[in-house]
Amino acid sequence: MIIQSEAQKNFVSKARELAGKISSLDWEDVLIVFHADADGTAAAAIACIAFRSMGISFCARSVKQIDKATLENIAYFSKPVIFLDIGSGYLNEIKTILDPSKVVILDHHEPEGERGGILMLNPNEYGLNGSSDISGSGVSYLVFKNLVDDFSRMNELAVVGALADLQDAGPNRSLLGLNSAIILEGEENGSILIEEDFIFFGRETLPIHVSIASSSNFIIPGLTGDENVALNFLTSLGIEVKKDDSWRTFNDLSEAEKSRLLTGLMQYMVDLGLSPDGVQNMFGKIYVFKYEPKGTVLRDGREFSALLNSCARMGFSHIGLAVAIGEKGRLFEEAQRISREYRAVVSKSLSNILSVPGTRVESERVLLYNGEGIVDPRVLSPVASIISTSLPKNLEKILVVTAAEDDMLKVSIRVPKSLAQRGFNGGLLASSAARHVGGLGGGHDVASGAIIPRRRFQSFMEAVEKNAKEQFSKLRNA
Ligand SMILES: [Mn+2]
Repeated sequence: MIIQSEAQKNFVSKARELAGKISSLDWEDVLIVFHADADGTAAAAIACIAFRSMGISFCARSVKQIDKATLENIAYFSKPVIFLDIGSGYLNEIKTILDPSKVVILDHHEPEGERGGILMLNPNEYGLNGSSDISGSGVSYLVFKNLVDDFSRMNELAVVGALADLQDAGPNRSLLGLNSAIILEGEENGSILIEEDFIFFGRETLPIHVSIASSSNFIIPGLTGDENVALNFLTSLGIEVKKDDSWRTFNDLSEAEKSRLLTGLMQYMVDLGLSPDGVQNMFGKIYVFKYEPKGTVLRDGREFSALLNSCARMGFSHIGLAVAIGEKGRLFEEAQRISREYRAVVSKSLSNILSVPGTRVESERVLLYNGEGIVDPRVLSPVASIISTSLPKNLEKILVVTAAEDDMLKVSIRVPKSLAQRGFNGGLLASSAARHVGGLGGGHDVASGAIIPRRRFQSFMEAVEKNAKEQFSKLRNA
């Protein structure tokens, strides 16, 4: 492994040390508790692969958050517990309810509280950045790779988790920090190949117009969600969509066709009065897994991560986990079906919220999209993210998107980076406004959320406006 800094070197050697401790613990039966998202799933798959090869029996379960009820439920099994991609933020709670000497936490979220006797590895404690240098699955990888002979699958999963957590913030959407050291290791082992291309969904598997229409990373108004429009668009650029009788994929495009498509997309955005800058995000580093079968979603790091993400969002983390561990047959089919359903649900919710009259309410500081009854609550967060990336860059407003779930209202909040850099904290906004109406809220500076009683929506929005006003008045100069 090629390591760039002292901090990284230190962290990697701590990971090796922790692996030694885990193998000396003489555990026979472990409970793996993982964050119910794609990074958490990949982190858990890495642990499962290791425990299986070590002959340790295990049981894995996903959790959306850590609270008293969850912990009491976990304590009931009185087994050693390993938390993956979650747990660092709840050290005191965990220590109180579980036996700290039987707890391991591998996570990249900001630690909070006293660790007591808990064994924990967290990059934030070693001068590394948990949001860009390494993901939860990366931490899991650096530990568990020491306990198996063949870690090539684990290496892929570490990349999948980093991409799922949007850590590809480097030039041309590259992964940085320890992530890039992990990738280099995969390249040296011959399992990872880096290419540069369009990063549309289904680059290796779907017809080109279907790829464009079903991309879930960004909206191209008109093209996203409508295969026919996407097909006509390609034809208008003179790009052949079929060869003989079969559909071509992005992989089949020549360099000349790719650059024609790139200019075509930029012109398309300009014609709509939008900035062509967003098109740059559609192009970048592709992480190809050479040991995975050609033509499957498992071969492309971003598609693999989208598959796990769909499973987690739709409430089927266990199916994602099975696929991540290496299950190929019926469960893999099922995961792909869930993924198609997920994209359909996102696309439907998105077109509803953008087209139904009266959903959009704009004030001086807040832009509200009220998705009550028209947005599926399972996909609220991705819908909010997609809307936020499609907003004009200079719009310095707090985005609030809602969806109803029975008599509760789920709220997703996005804060423009420019405001967050000047001190605006969306997590504080969410928690303070939610508390005001007897709900729960929190999160990060740029992305946060809340869950509140549905009938208190108006008071909640008043509290949002009030808190936004206060925070705007305290903004630092750029
Ligand atoms: Mn994570």
